[in-house]
Amino acid sequence: MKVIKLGGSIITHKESYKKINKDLLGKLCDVLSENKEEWILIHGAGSFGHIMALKYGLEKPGSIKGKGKAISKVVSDVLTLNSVIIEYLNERGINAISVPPHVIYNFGKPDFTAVKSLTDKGFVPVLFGDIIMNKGRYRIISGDEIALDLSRVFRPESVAFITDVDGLFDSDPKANKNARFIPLIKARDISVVDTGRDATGSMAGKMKRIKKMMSYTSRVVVLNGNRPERLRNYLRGKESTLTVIE
Ligand code: IP8
Repeated sequence: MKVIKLGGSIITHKESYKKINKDLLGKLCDVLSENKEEWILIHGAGSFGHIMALKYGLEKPGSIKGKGKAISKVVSDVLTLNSVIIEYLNERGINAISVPPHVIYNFGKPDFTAVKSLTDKGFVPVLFGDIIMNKGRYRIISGDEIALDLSRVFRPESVAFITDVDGLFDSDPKANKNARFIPLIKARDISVVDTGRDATGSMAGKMKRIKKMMSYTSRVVVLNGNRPERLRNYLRGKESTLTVIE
């Protein structure tokens, strides 16, 4: 089994509220529809989640009291994105079914029975960065954290992060044009440096989770979704420009 995370910054225009990058989403779904192996998809929230989560001050966990309207708005927006992605996948012959994390998570105790039951029946479960709640409190859960939890339970052969950069670099490639690309790295050699800010901690959060994930899978790859052929090569086990973490 493969776990694939479609980054929110690749499928949406991150600065424009609720704007999907339809052309690229279509191309990536075309490639994903060629995959014949068992897989689970997770997608990020992009401009359907982060903009409003930051505006309403939801990035830190807290009491639901007084935040109900904001929480329900953000959850409604991420569900809108999720339903569009499901539609794109269905149109391409992938029998994708939504598994909303706010239903199956009880703060740190996900019940993945629904996910297992769907994969057993040949469906592709689709989860997403969301807001989960428990005992009067809420917190945002990123798609990366869900990828880690799924890895713990399903022990996938590999986990792929489809992002807006070629892979890992020795410094932030968006800020430093001399940043050096890292094609292969051992998880223990990754050092976590905090960079940008979004509602779930950006690249630093991803790195922390990838390090933990290596206990449950032997291979994590980070690749650039702006080049859909790289996703195709990864799915076909062919050489490509991407970072492999072992
Ligand atoms: O885009 C964030 O998930 P991510 C979820 O995977 C929300 O980090 C609601 C902002």
